[in-house]
Amino acid sequence: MGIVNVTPDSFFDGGRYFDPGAAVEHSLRLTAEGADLLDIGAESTRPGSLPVDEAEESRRLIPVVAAVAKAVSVPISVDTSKAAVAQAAIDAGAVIVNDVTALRGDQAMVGLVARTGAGLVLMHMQGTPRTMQQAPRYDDVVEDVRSFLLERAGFAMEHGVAKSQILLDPGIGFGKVLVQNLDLLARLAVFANTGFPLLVGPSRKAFIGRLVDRPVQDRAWGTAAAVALAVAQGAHVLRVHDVAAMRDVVKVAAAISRRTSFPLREQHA
Ligand code: HH2
Repeated sequence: MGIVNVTPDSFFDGGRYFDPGAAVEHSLRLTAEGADLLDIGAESTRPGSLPVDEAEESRRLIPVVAAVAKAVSVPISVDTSKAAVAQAAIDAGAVIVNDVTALRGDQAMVGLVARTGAGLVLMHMQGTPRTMQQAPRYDDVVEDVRSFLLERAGFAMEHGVAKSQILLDPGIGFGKVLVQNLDLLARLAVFANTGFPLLVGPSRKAFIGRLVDRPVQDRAWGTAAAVALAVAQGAHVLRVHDVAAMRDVVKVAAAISRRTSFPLREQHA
């Protein structure tokens, strides 16, 4: 899943694709690089970021979704937690809603997803982007995140969303300190074994910066390590900025992990 941020302030590509023409061009580039899906967003959720209002989010996002949907054949996901924005994006050609609030942000979202049959990414986040990194606390991060995601999936299905519409995502970096991110990434097989497809988004995030002591523009190799280990544990969708490079990483990691004797799978199966 290639990332397209139509924002002035995203942590890696903020401002680069804020212009709609640049966002469309970038989407075409990611598709040419082999992206199987695109995730287009117009509100940064980086730690400390402030929410964007609905009108502004739609103004940034919808023309880009409409133009990209016309130009590419891969499915388009829209990274929003507002039902009206998601509805407009679906009308413009998006087919997946990536809701980082897992249906807690806008109570109209679940009905919209049920009605339209759109795909739905349910992501775990503790707190809100503005405050989430202040003091995240868990009893057992893997179990807490797993039970949250299953509860949210249950909520969606009770409201008419089909199981086959749903993907789960542990929300790397969303209200987690370094060791909590590492515990989640080390035990992704727990999430891959829930019966829902697993999406993981480690790309260039701060936990990588902490480990390798490099700025965001120099974190592709660190991302590659996280992507490879995620694939080895059964992750189905990797949300990344660097599609060409990570596609190779995924191919090699998937080929190796398909061998049944690969230890990471056995350990967590
Ligand atoms: N991460 C980001 C945004 N949306 N959605 C899902 N499902 N999973 C993620 O891990 C995830 C996400 C943050 O990354 P990015 O879009 O690059 O940055 P920003 O939020 O600053 O726009």
